[in-house]
Amino acid sequence: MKSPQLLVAMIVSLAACSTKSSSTMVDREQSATALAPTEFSGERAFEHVRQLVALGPRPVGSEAHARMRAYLLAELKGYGLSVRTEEFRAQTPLGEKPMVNIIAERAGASEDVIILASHYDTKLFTDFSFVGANDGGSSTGALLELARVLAARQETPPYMLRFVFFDGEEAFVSWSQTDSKYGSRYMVEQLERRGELSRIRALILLDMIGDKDLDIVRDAYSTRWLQDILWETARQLGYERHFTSRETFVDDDHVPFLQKGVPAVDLIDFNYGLWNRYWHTAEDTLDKVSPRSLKIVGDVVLRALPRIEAALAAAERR
Ligand code: 1BN
Ligand code: ZN
Repeated sequence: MKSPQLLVAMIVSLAACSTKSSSTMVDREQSATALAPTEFSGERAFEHVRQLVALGPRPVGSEAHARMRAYLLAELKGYGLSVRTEEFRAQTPLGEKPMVNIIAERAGASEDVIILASHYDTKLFTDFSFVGANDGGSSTGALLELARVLAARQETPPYMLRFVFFDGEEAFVSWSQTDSKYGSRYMVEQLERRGELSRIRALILLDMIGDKDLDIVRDAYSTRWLQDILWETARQLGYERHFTSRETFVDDDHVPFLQKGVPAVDLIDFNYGLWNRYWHTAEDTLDKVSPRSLKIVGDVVLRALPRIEAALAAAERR
């Protein structure tokens, strides 16, 4: 199958015909832009983050992790999605650990799949309380709200929508290719073993997207055409200043998919506090997260989705 790159370039350049404002960025965010916000509720997403943070640290295998899982499963079932878990045991530097990926689906016209994803584990720290409001919490809350909105839509989507909550993204000792991304690596292995990997047409990963001062970087591993759609959509929503042109390589749960040729993009704000100083610290608390940032990301994903679907469908026809 050919790459949808050309079509994306056309979609993006057509979209760029919208007015170029010379006003300040804050003005742009307040003024009418080419795309309207969506029914995604930043408050609802934030309330999920609050509930998760209230459970305390949620590292793999903990009591709070199990309670969080029950919360996620109940929410997803409540939206009318078809929900299942993928349970496995992973070898970690701290021994074998039980892990559980959570998968919720809405069937599409095609059996091919678009994955929207987050990790839901929080990193294990024994010397301080790490509640991961942003790292683990924010993307999980936003993904729940995306699932609610997309499950409630009347029309059957062109592709199956799969909401994936990865377990074991965080390293137990020190980030490496064998100590990180346990859930996503396991899922890719299983999809490949079952011959289903080619059905995954795109993956959008959310991580650390709740920072009040939201500035999402362009991850340089991510698939460019997919990233361009998201960035152009953000621009048309008036969220340009939150989707920066800064490029950096981020190893995250999208990488195992990329390594197998699945188009994938990571939406991550890796500048959490000045010089990323709240990242993996006791400072990663609810007060640093805002409903507005969650909404910005939710709106961008929801508005970009039909464009991604169109690009995939066009690539099929060529
Ligand atoms: C993101 C949040 N990551 C871990 N917690 C992945 C990551 C690891 C990003 C190392 C940058 C460096
Ligand atoms: Zn982390």
